[in-house]
Amino acid sequence: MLLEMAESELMHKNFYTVCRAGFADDVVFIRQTDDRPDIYYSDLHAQSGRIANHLTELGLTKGDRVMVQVEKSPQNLFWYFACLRAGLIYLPLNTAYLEHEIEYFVSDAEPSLVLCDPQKQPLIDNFASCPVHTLDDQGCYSKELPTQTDFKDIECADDDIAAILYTSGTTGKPKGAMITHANLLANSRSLSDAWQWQKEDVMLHALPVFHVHGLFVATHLPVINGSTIILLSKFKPDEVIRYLPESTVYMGVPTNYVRLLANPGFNQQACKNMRLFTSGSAPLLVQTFDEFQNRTSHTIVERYGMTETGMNTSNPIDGERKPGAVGKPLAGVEVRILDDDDNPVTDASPGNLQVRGKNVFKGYWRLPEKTAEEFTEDGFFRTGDIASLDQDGYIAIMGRDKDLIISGGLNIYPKEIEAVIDKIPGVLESAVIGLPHPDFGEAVTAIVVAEENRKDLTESSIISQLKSQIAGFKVAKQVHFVNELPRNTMGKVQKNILREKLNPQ
Ligand code: MLC
Ligand code: AMP
Repeated sequence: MLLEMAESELMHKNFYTVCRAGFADDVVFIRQTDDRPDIYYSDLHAQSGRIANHLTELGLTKGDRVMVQVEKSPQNLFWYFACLRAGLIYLPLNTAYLEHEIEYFVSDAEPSLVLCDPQKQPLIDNFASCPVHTLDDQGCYSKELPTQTDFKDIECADDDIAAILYTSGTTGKPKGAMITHANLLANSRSLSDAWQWQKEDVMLHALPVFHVHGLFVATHLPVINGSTIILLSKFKPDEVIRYLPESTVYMGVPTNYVRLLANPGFNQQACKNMRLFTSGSAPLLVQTFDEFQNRTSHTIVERYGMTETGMNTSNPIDGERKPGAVGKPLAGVEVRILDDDDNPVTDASPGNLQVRGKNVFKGYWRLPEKTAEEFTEDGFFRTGDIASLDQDGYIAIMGRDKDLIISGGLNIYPKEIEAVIDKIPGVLESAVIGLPHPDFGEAVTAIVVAEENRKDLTESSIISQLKSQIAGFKVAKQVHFVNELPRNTMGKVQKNILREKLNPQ
C-alpha cells in the first residue's frame, strides 16, 4: 500500500520534490555545532535552488554527472539536493581517495563537473576534461552563485538516476551503482515506517555523507519527515556524547559503538532522551550489543543493507531485537535464501541471500553484462551475502560469498590491494585477508612472498608504498612475509588456511 503510494507520488517529480512537500520552511534543517547559526528548511530550498540555477547556467542537463569529493558540511548537502532538483546525477566520493583512484572514477563516470576540496583541484585538473570547482570545509564555493533562488524542479521518471555510488568489485575495479529517484523514495518511506519516525525526532549525524548509510539513510529520513539534523563533521566520541542529550536518533557502524563504549562519559544519562540507536554496514558483535544494553538500557536496532539495494531488513521497533540478527524484510522488500543449486533453503541452514523490490538499484554504470550476471531471471539481486532464517522469520548474516573485507563499515576488496602490492619491485605475489580487529571489526592483513635477499622489503616499506597509492582505510594494518602461499589443486590461494594460521582460535 505504502509503496504503491510512493510510486504514484514520484510521477513527474523528483525525490527532492516529494521531500519538499513534507518539510516546513520555519523548521530547523541543520543545527550546527560551535554556536554557528541554525539552518532552516527555507535555507535548504533557497540555497539548493541557487545551486541548481548555477548548474543549469553552466550548461549541465538531465543525466549529467556531478562528481563531489568534499568535506562534510551543510553546503555539501545543498549541492546534493540541488543535483536531485536539476535531474543531475550526484556522484559522491570518499575523501580518502588518492590520485589514481580519483582518476579512475573520472574516466569511468565522465562527469560534467567535479566539485572538490581546494587542495585537490590542481591534481584533478590534470586529468579531468570538465571544469573542476572547489568547496572548502567551511562551505565556501570557488565561484559566485546566482542570487535567483527560485528553480523549477526537473521532472523525473521512476527509473531516472539520482546518484551513482561506486562499490568495489571482486575484479578489483570499482563499479558505479545507479540508484534511481524511485529507489530513494521507496527506501526512505519503508524505513520511516519501520522505525516509526516522528517529525519531532532529532537526528545526530556523525557518519560520512559519501555512502548510502550517511547520505541516504541518516539524511533522507529527517528530510522526508521535515525533522532536524545535528550535523557533526566527523565521528568524535566526545562530540557525539555532548550532543546526544539534544537528540533522539543516532545511526552508526559497529566501530562507532565500540568507540562510544570505550568512553566512560557514554552512559544512561547521556542517552536519556534517545528513542533509537541503529547499527549497520558491518556485523555488530553480540558482545557490543550486550555491552550497549547494559551500559545505556537501550537496545540497538541492527539493520542490513547494501549500496545496490539500500536497506533490506531491520530488527523491529516493537518486538524482539535479536542480537546477531538483522531482522525481517522491510515493507516492499522480498528476500529469499537459496542453496548453491538455486533451491530454496527450507530450514535454518545458511544459503545465498537474494533480494527484490523497489529499493533495488537499476544496474552498474556502463556494465550491462555485469548487471545481468548479478540479477536472476526473475529479477532478484544476488547480494553475495550468506544468510540464514530462523523460526521467527529473522535473518542473520552468516558470512559472504564474495572475497570482501569490511573494516570500520568500509568495504575493501582484497584483489585491489593485492594488485598494488604485486607491483612493488621485489614482490613475487601476495594475498590480502581480513582478520578480526577489536576496533574496525576486520583489519586488512597482507601476506607477501618476496624475491630472495630483498632485505629492503619490510612491513613498513610495504605499508608506506600502499599509503602513497591508495586511500588510508585500505592500507594493510599488518604485513607478513612467507616463502609461498598455500594453494589448492586448482592453484587458487587458500585464504582460509592463511586466516587460520594468523588467527588461531
Ligand atoms: C579510517 N582509517 C581506517 C578506517 N577509517 N582504517 C581501517 N578502516 C576504516 N574504516 C584509518 C585512516 O586511514 C588513518 O590511518 C586512521 O585510521 C585515522 O583516520 P581517521 O580519518 O581519523 O579515522 P576515523 O575518523 O577514526 O574513522 C574511523 C571511522 C570511519 C570508523 C569513524 O572509518 C567511518 O566513518 N566509517 C563509517 C563508514 C561508513 O559510513 N560506511 C557505510 C557504507 S554504506 P593512518 O595510518 O593514516 O593513521 C554500507 C551499506 C549499509 O555499507 O548497509 O550501510
Ligand atoms: P556496501 O557494499 O558498502 O554497501 O556494503 C554492503 C555489505 O555490508 C553487505 O553486502 C553486507 O556484507 C555488509 N553489511 C551491511 N549491513 C550489515 C549487517 N548489519 N550485518 C552484517 N553485514 C552487513
